[in-house]
Amino acid sequence: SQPKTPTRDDGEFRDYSHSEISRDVATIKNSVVMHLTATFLRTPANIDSGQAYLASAFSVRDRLLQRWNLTNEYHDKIGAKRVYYMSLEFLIGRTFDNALLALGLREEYSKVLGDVGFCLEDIIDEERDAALGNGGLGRLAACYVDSMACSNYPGWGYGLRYKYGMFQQQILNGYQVEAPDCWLDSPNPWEFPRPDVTYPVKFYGHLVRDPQSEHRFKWESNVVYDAMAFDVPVPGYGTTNVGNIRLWSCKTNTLFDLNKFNSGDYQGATGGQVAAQILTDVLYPNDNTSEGKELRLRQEYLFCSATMQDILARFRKTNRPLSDLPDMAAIQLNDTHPTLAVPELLRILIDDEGLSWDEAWEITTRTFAFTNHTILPEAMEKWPVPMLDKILPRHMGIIYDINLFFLQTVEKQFPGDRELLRKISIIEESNPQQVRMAFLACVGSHKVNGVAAIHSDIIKQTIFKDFVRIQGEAKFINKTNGVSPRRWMNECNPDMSALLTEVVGDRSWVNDLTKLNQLEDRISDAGFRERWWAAKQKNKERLAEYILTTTGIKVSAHALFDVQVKRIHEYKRQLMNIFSVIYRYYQLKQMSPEQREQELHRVVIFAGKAASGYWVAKQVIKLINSVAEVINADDEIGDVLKVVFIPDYSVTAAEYIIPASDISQHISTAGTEASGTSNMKFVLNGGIILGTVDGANIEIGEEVGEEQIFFFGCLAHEVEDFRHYLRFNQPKPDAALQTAFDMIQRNTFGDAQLFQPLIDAIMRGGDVYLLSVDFPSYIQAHKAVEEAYRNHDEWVTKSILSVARMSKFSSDRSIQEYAEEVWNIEPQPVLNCGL
Ligand code: B1H
Repeated sequence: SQPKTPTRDDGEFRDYSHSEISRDVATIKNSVVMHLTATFLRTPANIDSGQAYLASAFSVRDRLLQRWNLTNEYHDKIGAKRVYYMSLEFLIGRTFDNALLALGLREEYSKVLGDVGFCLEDIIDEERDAALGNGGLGRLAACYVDSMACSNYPGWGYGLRYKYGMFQQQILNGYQVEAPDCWLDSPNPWEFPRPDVTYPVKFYGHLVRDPQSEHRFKWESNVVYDAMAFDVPVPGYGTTNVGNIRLWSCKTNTLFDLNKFNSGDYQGATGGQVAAQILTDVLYPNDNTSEGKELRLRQEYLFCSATMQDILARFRKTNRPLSDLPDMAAIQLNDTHPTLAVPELLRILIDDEGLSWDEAWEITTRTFAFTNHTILPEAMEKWPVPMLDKILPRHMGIIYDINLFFLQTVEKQFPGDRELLRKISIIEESNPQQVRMAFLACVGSHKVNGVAAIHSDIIKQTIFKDFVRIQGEAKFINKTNGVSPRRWMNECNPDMSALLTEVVGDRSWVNDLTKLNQLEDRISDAGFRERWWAAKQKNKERLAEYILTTTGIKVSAHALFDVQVKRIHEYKRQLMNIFSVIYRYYQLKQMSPEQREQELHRVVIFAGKAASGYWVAKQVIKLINSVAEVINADDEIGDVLKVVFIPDYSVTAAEYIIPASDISQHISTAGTEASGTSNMKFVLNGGIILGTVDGANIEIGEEVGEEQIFFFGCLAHEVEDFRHYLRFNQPKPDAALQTAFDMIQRNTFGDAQLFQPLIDAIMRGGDVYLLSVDFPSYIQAHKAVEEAYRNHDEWVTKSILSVARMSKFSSDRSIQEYAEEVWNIEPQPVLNCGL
């Protein structure tokens, strides 16, 4: 049937959708009860906290969707340019509390739920994380859409709706065991299905040349899947604007096969549907590693094709010529994972829209910009030409053309430099040939950025060195990462937030972190300092509880909390940390009981997941748990040293852990951690960093001052020489590291055979991550931390000064820089709508 549009403007319809649902407790209670009975078929006498959560969440969602409509209607009406943040990962975590705070309705919901005997904190705890990401890269994407919404930038995230997110980690006998993350088993209030927004996406098939044009092809294939949109609202704090993350879910448009069904082939009847769904079934659990699997390539293309079709559909509604696309849309590629969007846009513009190559190329490169997040060789995406050619024949042809034209311009610029052409070619001449996705993303974009100052410098000197020469310095810029103050202070640290609000006079710091500098005025206010420390202490007690329930280990909240929580990866050097713990244990065992009691009490906290196929990382987890077991059971040691591995690290776990840290470790080999973002979260929450001169640690040190950070280890420019030396020479572990090796080899922590490969990687494998080089200065730095912590007053000063000086690391600052220097977009607060 024909869609019907209203023939006249019905004032009542409009007024209703434009005036906010009343915010009083009675209305809220009414809507919660309505959802309870009408959406979930319960009676108020028959509910548990799970249903109370769902009903409350749906009532909050009603408000968000109303604002969501207004925001998009407004941005359409004024013809605003939008930014589209394309990311295969959005590590969102929970939304309920975040939404309550954004809407300013936390008290009200607490009252409504309290009236029927529920405690808001317990209800909040019913929500499962949306864990559609691995680590920093995915969480950054979530912070960025949060900042876009809060700063009123018209922007959407685009991603995939994985049926199974990041796996759940269990620890069995000290080993990581993975269980599927069935996060969609219960209703998800934070997504809105849009069956009307569905696009066909083709795979395989063959090409037919267009007789009218040498550049144009018709791509024919019978394998066509459907990508259907689900919208996830992103509440803006202190604004009416609500952002959006549009996630694609894959289905098939081949219907249930009745012929097969009738002939008894029940599996065959649904086979096509199963083959389609598998595309968005599961998030690849790799952080900083590219697995190179064909299914991943198909995921990436489904994502890129659906997103480009959707962006163009929205653009066409403006009736502007295609050459105006860059004035209406900026597209940011979150690493190389969405790079197929570049040839996909070219394909649509050339084959479907009939533009010339030059017109299409101009539009494409003015629209895209690219963020690089790593230089680890194992993370560099490369796709074998035969694989790409089979799955996406047209795109392979387009990539060849992009490369041809690019190499031709370089040949003109640097005639006869064949070595240069070989180095920068998008096609690597290996066997088989490979498409270098970072080069494709770079050539297809008008700006390329790294994620911290040191990282942006390094990429200009390494992978993009020749591109800087060819395309000019100005294209290669830095955008230092940031974190959302909404989630990473206001939400996760209510006590410290209350103090900030008191100092600033209101809650405006939540959207303007520069106001934190007012904290410096309170630095010698004894009462304030005491309350500051009381807030930290309360967070430590909350974490001690959490540790007890998740691990069964009792820790004292009066010990120094020493935290390393992040993905387990050799370059992040959790191994170096546990070696230092072993050495510490050895030292304590040498002491008399009286001496030991004089020592600073310490709880060493680890958490993090290892990629399922990453054997070394999994052995590191086993070693940590084995060491923990021995030390925690040693009566002579007691509370002087405790070691815990908190299972199943997640955004929600981080919200408990980060506010409770005294010292946190960010100890990657210099030059390997592009930025890091948890380092920012820890310092923002009044913790101090023990770290290497790497990633954003450097800029954090510049902002908070030398006194407020403990640096150690070799510098990035020294790494190559050390590595070279260690390729040809035995490492020389110092006495402390040797002691740790010896203890492991004497079976102190169980069968030494299990851990010998970890020692061998250092002693026989060239010690690629330079543990033997950095260990002495690492132990020294630990000593410096202990001394500083013993001087409590000095420590409190460090804590307050750090927070006061952290404003640079708000993701609001990052997003403003992107908006001004890359996207050319402006804030567009929703106006004049009565809300
Ligand atoms: C980061 C990744 C990453 N860099 C490949 N690269 C992936 C690479 O599934 N894959 O194939 C997934 C993730 N992740 C991190 O990005 C950096 O290591 C951090 O230093 C940085 O802070 C973060 C955000 O920029």
